[in-house]
Amino acid sequence: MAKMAASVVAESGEDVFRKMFKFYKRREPPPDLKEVTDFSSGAASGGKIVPLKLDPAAVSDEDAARVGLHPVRDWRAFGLQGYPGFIFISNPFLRGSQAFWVRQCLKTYPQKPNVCNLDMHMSPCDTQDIWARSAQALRSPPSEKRQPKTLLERLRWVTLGYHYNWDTKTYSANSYTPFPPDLHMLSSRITAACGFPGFRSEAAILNYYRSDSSLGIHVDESELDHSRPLLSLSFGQSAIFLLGGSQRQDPPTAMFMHSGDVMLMSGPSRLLYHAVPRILPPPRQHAAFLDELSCSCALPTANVLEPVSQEDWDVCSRYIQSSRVNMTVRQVLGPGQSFPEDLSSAHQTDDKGRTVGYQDDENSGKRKRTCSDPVGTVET
Ligand SMILES: O=C(O)CCC(=O)C(=O)O
Ligand SMILES: [Mn+2]
Repeated sequence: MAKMAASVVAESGEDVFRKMFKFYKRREPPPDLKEVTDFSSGAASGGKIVPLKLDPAAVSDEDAARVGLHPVRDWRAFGLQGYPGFIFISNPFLRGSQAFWVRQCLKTYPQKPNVCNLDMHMSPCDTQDIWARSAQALRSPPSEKRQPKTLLERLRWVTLGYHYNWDTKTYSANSYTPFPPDLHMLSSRITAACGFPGFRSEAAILNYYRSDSSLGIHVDESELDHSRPLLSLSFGQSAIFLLGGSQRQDPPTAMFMHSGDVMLMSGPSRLLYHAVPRILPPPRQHAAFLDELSCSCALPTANVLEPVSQEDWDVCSRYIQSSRVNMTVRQVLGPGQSFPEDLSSAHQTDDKGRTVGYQDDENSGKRKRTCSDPVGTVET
């Protein structure tokens, strides 16, 4: 595959990553998926999957259960040869608990004061209650007559904590709202088990993908401290995720992300190119999240996961039957670090005239997304 792509570079000037992206995005004829690594089955790994032992002492079984996770010793965690710092955890969620996180993504996190794509062209009062304005239509059986899309179906992204500015590709101190404590609790437990105690969830980007959406090739470099990992959580439909190198010429590895799968990009893998060229229906064994509610009674009681009502689940399950939601949680600032504009003028530059607070990453790639609808944008 890489060889084939390299010859195209010579002919058309296209880089290897873009060639792969287009290969997996193509509808007709559908792409051959036999080279896509599946961590859940070990398929098509080319021997590149390395089982990892995480630290079971980092999170107690009770603390894991409180956020809907299996005990750490039971997690199926993997590394990938050639990608140090990349960790894939194959669905560590307790049966029944994904429903809670899906409901948070659809009902709770899009609420004010969080920011979403609809705010870019609608007034705050019109985006006040996306859930309430959409739920009725999503609950009723699909009608023959074409209905206008609900707000929930038009949702593409939500930002939490330090709100990512798509135009300037920066975070700033004056665009911050409190980060959801439940999502921080989940994130800090997963990152601790992966060897990163003290992770601070300071920003998150939630991407909402329809079946024909994709996410362009990019590097997440806007955070000021790259020594902290980037955590990614996926729910709903499956996806093909491409993980490349630090150059667009590096051939990417294609892998499936199924509902409940968790990924950590840290160390040398923190600043690698990546993209989501395709959303796919889950294989049968991964479709269990659709009947998650039937066993929510089995969840431990002393946890942050409130039960999801049947009424809410009707909407969520309808939505995720054709959509995928991904949350990437980020620590933006290192310990004691602040944004350049927060500093008094006396501290704004160091003795060489460089801005304090920024870590210079001129050589890494740029994420290309538009402001109002990043998902669905094809990288150019
Ligand atoms: O949807 C995904 O799996 C990736 C999302 C992502 O890369 C991002 O939001 O930066
Ligand atoms: Mn990313």
